Amino acid sequence: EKKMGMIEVWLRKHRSLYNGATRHPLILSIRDGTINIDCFKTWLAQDYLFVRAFVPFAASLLIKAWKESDESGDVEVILGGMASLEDEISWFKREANKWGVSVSDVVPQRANVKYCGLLESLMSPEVEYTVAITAFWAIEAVYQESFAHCIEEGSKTPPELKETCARWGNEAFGNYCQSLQKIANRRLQKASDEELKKAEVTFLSVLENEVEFWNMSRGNV
Ligand code: HMH
Repeated sequence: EKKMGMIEVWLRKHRSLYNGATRHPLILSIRDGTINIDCFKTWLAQDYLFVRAFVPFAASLLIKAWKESDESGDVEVILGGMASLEDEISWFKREANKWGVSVSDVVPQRANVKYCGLLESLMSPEVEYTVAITAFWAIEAVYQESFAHCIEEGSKTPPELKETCARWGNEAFGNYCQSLQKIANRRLQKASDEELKKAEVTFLSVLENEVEFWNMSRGNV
C-alpha cells in the first residue's frame, strides 16, 4: 500500500475548499454544456494574463530547485513544465483570436491582480523551495482536476471547448502533476514545523485564489 504524504493529508483536511476550486459552477457548466460562452471568453482572456505572470514564477522556482533541491531530477520536471508554457501562450493567442478576443486589450480584473500578486510574493528568494513547489503543484493540480472532469465519460462539454479541456485534462498533464506532487511530498516530509505551516497556508491561499478566479469569469468582479 502507498504511504500517505502530507499533500494527501491536506487534501483530506481541506476537501471542501479543494472541491470548491476543482468543481466550480463554471467548470460544471462546461461539463453539462450549459456554459455561457461570454463567461468562457472572459476566463480565456484573464487566464492569458495569468499564464504570462506564471512564467516568471516558474523561472523563480527553477532557480530555487537548482539551489536548494536535494535531488537533481526536480530541475528537469520544472523545466519541462516551463517549456510547455511557451506553447501554452501561443495557444492562448490562437484560441483568443478564434473567439474574437483581443489579448492586447485585456484589462486584468481584481481577482487576477490579486492572484498574480500572490505569485509575485512567492518569487521572493526568501520563500523556501518547499513552499514554492507546493504552490506550483496546487496551481497546476486544480486545473488538471477541473478540466479532466469536463472530458470524463458522460460529460456533455460542447465540442468547441473540448480542446481547451484536453489541454489540462489530458493524461500527460496528469502525470506531470503527479511528478510535482511527489516532489512536494518529498520536500514536505523533511520540512520543519514552521515550513510545513507556511506551505499549508500557501496551499489554502492558492485554492482561495482559484475559486475567486473562476468567480471572475461569471461576472462577479
Ligand atoms: C488561474 N490556475 C489558473 N490558470 C492556469 N492556467 C492554471 C492554474 C494552470 O496553469
